[in-house]
Amino acid sequence: MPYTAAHWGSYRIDRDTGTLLPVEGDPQPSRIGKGWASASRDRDSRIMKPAIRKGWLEGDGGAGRSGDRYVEVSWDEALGHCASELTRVRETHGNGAIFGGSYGWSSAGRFHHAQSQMRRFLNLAGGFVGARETYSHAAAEVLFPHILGLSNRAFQDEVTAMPSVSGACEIMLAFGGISPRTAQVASSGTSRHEVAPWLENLANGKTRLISVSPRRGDLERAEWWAIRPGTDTALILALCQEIIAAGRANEDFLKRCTSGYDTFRDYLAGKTDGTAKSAEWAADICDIPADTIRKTALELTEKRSLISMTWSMQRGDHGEQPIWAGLALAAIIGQIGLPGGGYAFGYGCTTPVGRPTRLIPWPSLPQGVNPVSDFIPVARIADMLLNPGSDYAYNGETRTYPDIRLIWWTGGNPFHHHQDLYRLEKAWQRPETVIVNEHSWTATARRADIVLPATTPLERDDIMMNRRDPALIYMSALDAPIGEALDDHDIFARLAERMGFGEAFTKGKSSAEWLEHLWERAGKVAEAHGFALPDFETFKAEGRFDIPDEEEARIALSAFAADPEGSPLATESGRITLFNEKIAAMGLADCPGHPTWMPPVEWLGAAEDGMLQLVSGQPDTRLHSQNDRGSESLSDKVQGREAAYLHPETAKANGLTEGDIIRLSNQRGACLAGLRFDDGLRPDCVFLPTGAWYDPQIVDGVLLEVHGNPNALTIDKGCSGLSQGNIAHTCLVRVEKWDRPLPALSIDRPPIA
Ligand SMILES: Nc1nc2c(c(=O)[nH]1)N[C@H]1C(S)=C(S)[C@@H](COP(=O)(O)OP(=O)(O)OC[C@H]3O[C@@H](n4cnc5c(=O)[nH]c(N)nc54)[C@H](O)[C@@H]3O)O[C@H]1N2
Ligand SMILES: Nc1nc2c(c(=O)[nH]1)N[C@H]1C(S)=C(S)[C@@H](COP(=O)(O)OP(=O)(O)OC[C@H]3O[C@@H](n4cnc5c(=O)[nH]c(N)nc54)[C@H](O)[C@@H]3O)O[C@H]1N2
Ligand SMILES: [Mo]
Repeated sequence: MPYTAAHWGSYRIDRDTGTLLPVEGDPQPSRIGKGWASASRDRDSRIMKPAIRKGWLEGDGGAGRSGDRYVEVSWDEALGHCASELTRVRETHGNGAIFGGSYGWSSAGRFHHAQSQMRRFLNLAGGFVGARETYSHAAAEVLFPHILGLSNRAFQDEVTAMPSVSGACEIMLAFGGISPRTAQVASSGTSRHEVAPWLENLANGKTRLISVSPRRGDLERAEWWAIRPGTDTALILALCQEIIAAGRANEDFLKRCTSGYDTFRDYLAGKTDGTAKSAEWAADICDIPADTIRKTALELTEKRSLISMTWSMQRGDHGEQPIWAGLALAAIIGQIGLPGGGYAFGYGCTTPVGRPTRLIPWPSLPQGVNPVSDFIPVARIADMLLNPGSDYAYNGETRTYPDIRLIWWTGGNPFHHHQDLYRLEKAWQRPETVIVNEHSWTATARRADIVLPATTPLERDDIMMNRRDPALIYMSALDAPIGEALDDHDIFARLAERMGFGEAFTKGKSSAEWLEHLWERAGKVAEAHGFALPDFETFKAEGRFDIPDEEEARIALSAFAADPEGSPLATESGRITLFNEKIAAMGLADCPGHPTWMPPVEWLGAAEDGMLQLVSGQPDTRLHSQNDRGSESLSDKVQGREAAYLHPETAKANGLTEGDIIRLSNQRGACLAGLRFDDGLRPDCVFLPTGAWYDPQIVDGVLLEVHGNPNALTIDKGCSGLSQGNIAHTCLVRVEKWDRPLPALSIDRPPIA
């Protein structure tokens, strides 16, 4: 049976109809998959031939790198430009002038993973400046090693398995909810979506579910605490303080398993800043009644309670604080390491977090070694381009931004994912050359000088093997490549050949031979885990292999909590740090040595009249900007624009009705969107999902994003000098009716001259 797979699920291929059917045994196939094939086949958005930007050919130095037209060229000509630019920049400025961070969620296949292919190529070409961490959870990635002694990845691997939660948890305080919307996705692919059935089970069981979120829909059938966005830290500090003040802190756990409690306790009590972090104090900040906070604080200590947080919590200003405070609260309650208790990070954010599946480190394409050690924290891209040579703080270091002359991006969409895209637009004009491999005319492809058309995952064979998934899938091509598109591997293989290191890049293997080679290596991994894989031909013919005895129970931090001396954490004290000496010694005003409430740069507590909080979460119908031109995403638009959600009362007060086109704006930018109502949204918020293809145009003399991309409005600033993570969820906007003629989209047709 032919199969294929994506980050949003696995599919059987029906050759008779040329369609995709959800894989057997998936309890809740994703909505996203419905729009995949149509997006891949959309000739208006696919890149058919290599293309060069006109202004670049005319030597505009990058000034015209938005809204320009393209000329189609042969592969030979396009690759010739790539090779000579790469050589010129290397020889003139060195490999440290090449940015290959190339963040993004390209294919779920192990071999045709765009970034891996590009990095293998650039490493052989002398290296590149890379990017650290992710847009998803940079603050956690930098913070957790300090306070937990674990990488975010290692902690994610041991998050308590979902069945152990349903069996034992009595109160779950879920910050940001837990949503089947985001659980549609798994980085590197999935064969099952089991979060929705798990939530159903929880809601029907004995667990009291409390969802702390500006949107009721983030956790259906839960008690809803409609918190003012960006204020979770204050709420959590008050929960801590009320527990301590009532004499209910778990002193035994704190003594055995934490360090720095006394300093944190003094801060909570107001000894260091004169303000006790009481329920009343937090109530004013968070808009949650003091009584509710106080009562729940005590209840958390009386029952088996779990503090669960979504990743969104840390994609905000001072994003380190809520997740650190949440861990501190769990420590004060003292149930870390027990089934159904303690601390969790990421349930529902992707489908595998908390999945009771044993983890198997499947092989991937070897990328080689990067001779250039320089990097940036991933979300500092615009700062880097605008300020070469300037210093910035990062995780205890003072680092210097490199001077980038050439950008190469493959498998990511910065003009989707970055904040304040008007600013990125200016920064993006700085480099001498931008090369992008893409299958579609995304906003980033439209801002490249040399555009190399790639195949989609539906146009090639590959293997899905995700260390967190119970199935392995042989991905068979559904369609032939469109136009002149080539696999990223073949693009880089041809270029490597041209530049004299073809053999080193391909190792003399064809793509099919690489797949077989990866499968052989996978066989050795399986053997070490006590089972055998079928031979390659059998796997290819059967399309799917299910891992035997896959279940494995896991309780986060249980070994440590049971024996902190015998299984210490790799922190400065061997224990969870509630005050961290090393972070304190960094002397960062925006990330002190213990969890601290600091108002965000923008928030409703200090907003002008009429400003609303923009919540730009993940879209239900797509993966970020992927498949935006597919049927499922298009069917959800309003007058062809992304739908923004307002509380009906807010809409009424602003003279708006459902179906209207609205304009969202602030000092940074403006965008249009189509209006829908949601009475489960805080009335002072507007929800606009990410991912509508960025389409800025000059309308009546002013720049206006006309499609509904929230990153026309968001703030481009780091969480703090510790992590420099993005702060996408910290943003205020105004909303008004758009009653002028609706400008036509430009991203629905190719930018060919
Ligand atoms: N306002 C706001 N912004 C956000 C967020 C938010 O919450 N709010 N969330 C952030 C988060 S968590 C993330 S992870 C980022 C996501 O940001 P990205 O990962 O950059 O977004 P994608 O749209 O998934 O981009 C993947 C790109 O790879 C391309 N692609 C897919 N397959 C292939 C392939 O085989 N070859 C090549 N060459 N290209 C391919 C797709 O066409 C697509 O353009 O967005 C961030 N941005
Ligand atoms: N369908 C779909 N699923 C996805 C993705 C996708 O593009 N589409 N992307 C995947 C990726 S890359 C990632 S990183 C994850 C991200 O997973 P999350 O970070 O969990 O996703 P978000 O949708 O950004 O945020 C979840 C909810 O947090 C709430 N929230 C926002 N600000 C605050 C706040 O200040 N306080 C509180 N308490 N709540 C707040 C919002 O109401 C929002 O609905 O999703 C993954 N899943
Ligand atoms: Mo993400």
